[in-house]
Amino acid sequence: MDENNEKAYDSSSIQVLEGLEAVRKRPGMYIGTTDVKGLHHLVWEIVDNSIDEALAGYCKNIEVIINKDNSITVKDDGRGIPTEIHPKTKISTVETVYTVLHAGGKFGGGGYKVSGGLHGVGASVVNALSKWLEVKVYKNETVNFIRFENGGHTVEPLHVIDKCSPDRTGTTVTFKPDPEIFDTDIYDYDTLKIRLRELAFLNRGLSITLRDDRDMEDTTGETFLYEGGISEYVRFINKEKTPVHEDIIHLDGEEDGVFFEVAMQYNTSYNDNIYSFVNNINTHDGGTHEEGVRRALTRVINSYARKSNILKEKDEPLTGDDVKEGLTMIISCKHPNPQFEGQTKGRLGNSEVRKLADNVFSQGFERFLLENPESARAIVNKALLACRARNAARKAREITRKSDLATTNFFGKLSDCKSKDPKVSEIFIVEGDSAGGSAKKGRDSMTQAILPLRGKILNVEKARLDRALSNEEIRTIITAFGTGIGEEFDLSKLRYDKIIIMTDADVDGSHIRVLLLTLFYRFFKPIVEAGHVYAAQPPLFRIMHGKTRKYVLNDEELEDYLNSLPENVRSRAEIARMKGLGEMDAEELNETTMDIEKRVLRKITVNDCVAADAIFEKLMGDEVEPRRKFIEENAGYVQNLDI
Ligand code: 1YM
Repeated sequence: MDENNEKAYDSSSIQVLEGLEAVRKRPGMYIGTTDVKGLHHLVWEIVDNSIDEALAGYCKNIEVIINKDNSITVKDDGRGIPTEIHPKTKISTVETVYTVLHAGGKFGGGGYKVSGGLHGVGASVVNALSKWLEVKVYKNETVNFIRFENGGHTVEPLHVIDKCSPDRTGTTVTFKPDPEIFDTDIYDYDTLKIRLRELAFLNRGLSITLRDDRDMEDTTGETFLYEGGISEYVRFINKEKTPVHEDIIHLDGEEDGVFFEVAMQYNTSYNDNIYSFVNNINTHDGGTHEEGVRRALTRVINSYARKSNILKEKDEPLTGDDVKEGLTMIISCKHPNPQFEGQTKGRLGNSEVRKLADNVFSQGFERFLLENPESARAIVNKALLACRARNAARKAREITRKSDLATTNFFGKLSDCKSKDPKVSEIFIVEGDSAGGSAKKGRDSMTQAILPLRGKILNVEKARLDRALSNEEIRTIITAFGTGIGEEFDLSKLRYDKIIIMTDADVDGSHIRVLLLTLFYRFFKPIVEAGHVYAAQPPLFRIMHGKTRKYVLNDEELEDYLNSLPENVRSRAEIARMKGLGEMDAEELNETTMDIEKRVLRKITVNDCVAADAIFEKLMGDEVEPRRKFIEENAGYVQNLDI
């Protein structure tokens, strides 16, 4: 090596460490957060490299192992990262990929990266944020090894540690996230499982195994391998539902290097499950691929319905909302140069994809309808029913609007707050009249409104909007919120900043909570998404000693509190289990559950609602068996359950 080369090497290796140091200084810029989500992000970055290798056609098997020490191993059987000296950096290509921040995937030449992630900078970012990281490359009958420590410092440059058989190739990476960077170092099995399973659905024929070595009983792991790809994903989502037609419709096409596919099946529910992906990344805000399909779906169903005379001349056309009721659909696009738009980059912007999606979908779907008249009729009838329900709901809504405030006995139920400023106003939805009474007395009437619920809230899983609107309790809630519902929903008209569900911690209370969450999820999702919904947490125990009254939420807090007292006080403390909201007097309810200074609220997230929805589906859905099982298992202490 001459003098110049040595200089070049030195300065580039300094740049390398400066690059990785930048990642450690601002990890959020590269992986979003340093909480548990960021911790899992590291796995996705490494897995993405294996997926890219699979998409390039060289890798069939990926394995992810959670090791005992919460380090992660990712293995694939691809070509193995190139090991030769890289012409620019003068170090091995593996080391370059793992230490140079902007080393994309183009070193080896050929092919494009289509999976998600940081487009090739992922490996070095993971290295920068790891306590240690090791790579083994199986290639050319040798096992090549390199190790980094403390944020990407090479401690063992690439060297051969073993021989292997000529047909053995691939890459194995093991890393331990740096505890100085992350708030937590514990991996969640289900988080990894759900995404790896999704990746297997999205990449048909690719085998992905997950094994948890922290769990002594998990010796083989779970393998996800779907020859049917996204068709199997649709079947999986519809597993607990009743299909409207037997076959899953699967269509695909390719143009100018853009691959597009869609799989779908209708079920008898009233909700849709439409998910779209670009390069394996969920495009939760849709985009051109989704628009193309939606447009074609509406057009083709209308045209078929007219031609077959199911939709008469005088009938209005079916809308996009009508044709998506009960639809489960996966849209997947693989694009060499995707344009992600929007604040969260969750929207595909490439305009040429709209046309491709529309063409592929309309041609294939039209053909399906012609070849499967029975399924076609069932699908069109489903959309027609949705259309009728929509019209009925509009009429019901008009009645609600006319009758609200003044004419219903609305004021009899709602004790509104005096303030008309939504920013400071809150509404407590309270279970039962007696708790409602105490809440009314104990509230701050300036800012706190009380709405006691008497009757049962309608089971919205089985009801469309029109039936929901005929339920008095639901109408009261809608009127109180002020936002309107359905097509007219307007979040900016929400009359309260906080909607607080206040129910007992027993079976009835949780039933009502599940019903309310499901109602919000179905009809007021933006309110939940904007973080306006809370659950009050009434205390479970009251401890009295001397003049002190202390309330705690659970057994654990009770124990902690008692332990914090001096022995002589503890032995004389009186502990009472709180019976329920209805049995607290106004002062007690105010002090423990309503007073802004003292209460504990739990913010309800969309995830809580999804979980409630799942419970709900089990309890209330069309399937009898899970419901029967639930009742059997809970017989005895489930009372008044509206099944
Ligand atoms: C467990 C992680 O990184 N696998 C992997 C990575 C690469 C290749 C194969 C690969 C790519 C190419 C050519 C190419 C990468 N190579 C590079 C780079 N698994 C994992 N498997 N030969 C092998 O893209 O042309 C970056 S990633 F840049 F060196 F080519």
